[in-house]
Amino acid sequence: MSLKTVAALLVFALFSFSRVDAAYADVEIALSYKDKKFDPSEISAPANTPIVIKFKNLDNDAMELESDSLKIEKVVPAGKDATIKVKAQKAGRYEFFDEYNEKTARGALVVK
Ligand SMILES: [Cu+2]
Repeated sequence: MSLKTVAALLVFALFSFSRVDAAYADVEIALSYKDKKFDPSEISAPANTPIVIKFKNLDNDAMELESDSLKIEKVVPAGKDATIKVKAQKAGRYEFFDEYNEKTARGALVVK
C-alpha cells in the first residue's frame, strides 16, 4: 500500500468511528432527590439509547437509588452527586425508588 492509500484508509476509519459514536450517543437526564421525593418523579428517554442519569441527592440524608428492572443500586450520601449509567432499554415504564423510603419515594423512567 502506498502512503497515500494508508492515509486515505485512516481518514475513512476515523470517519466511520465518529459516525458510530454519534449514532450511539448517550442521552443525559438530570434527576434530583429532596425531602424524600424525586424531582421530577417521572423522567423519559428514547428507546434503544444508553442513558446517563446525572443524579443529585439534595436531601439531608443518604439515600439508595434502586431499580430492579434497570439494575441500579447506588448509595448516594447527603448532598452528593452521582453519575449512573443505564443500558439502552426497550420502550416501557421502569420504576425506581429510594430503598430507605421505598413506600413513598418512588419514580419512573418512561422509555419511548
Ligand atoms: Cu439495595
